[in-house]
Amino acid sequence: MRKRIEIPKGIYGITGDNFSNGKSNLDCVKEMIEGGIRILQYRDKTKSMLEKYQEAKEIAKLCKEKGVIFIINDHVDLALLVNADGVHIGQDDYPVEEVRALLGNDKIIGLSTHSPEQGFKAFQNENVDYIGVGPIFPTTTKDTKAVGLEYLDFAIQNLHLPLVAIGGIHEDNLEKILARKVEHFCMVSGIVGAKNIRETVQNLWKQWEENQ
Ligand code: 3NM
Repeated sequence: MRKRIEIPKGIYGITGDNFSNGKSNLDCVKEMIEGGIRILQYRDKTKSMLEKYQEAKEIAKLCKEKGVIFIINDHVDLALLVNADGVHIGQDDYPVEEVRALLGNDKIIGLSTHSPEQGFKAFQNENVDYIGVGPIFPTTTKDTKAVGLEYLDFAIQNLHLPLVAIGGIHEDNLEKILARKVEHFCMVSGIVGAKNIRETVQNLWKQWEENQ
């Protein structure tokens, strides 16, 4: 039986330079780390694989220096090439077992889930280290319909593996997430789109800690 790898609690950062007002992913990551981010995912849906490789390699180096867990979205090969700590995949990506076979037992696999059925299946699979639960609120960052707080409540009550609340979370609805004492949460546009990313992340930490 494989033991799940734990991920750091609190804010889970994700890149998104189409929301960052011209700031590069690397600069956003630097600011996020200054703000205290301890787990970061490289996510990019538009660049060429070469560009992604170059960017991810630099970010991987920075994360290693700073002791930040580094996850690659979608691309198992890229995760291996830059020696990331793991990969985050979606429901339409390669099966979890195949990804685990490629990565070995010591890398983190995160899986996006959008329904109780998907969540339960992931919970039963020891190869899944954590799941994304969302999108909780409407978002333009990802082309998936919001599932609402009901799925988050179901997950908190029934799925005993690390849950990352995600999707459409912003200052105005954050309270609804934090009030549920989530151990992990994620904001993409809410963080990289902020004027001062470092201060925003520091503030989020404060709010999260107050609710634990
Ligand atoms: N995954 P924002 S929602 C990358 O539900 C991502 O699996 C989701 O971005 C999921 O904080 C999402 O800007 C987008 O809404 C999150």
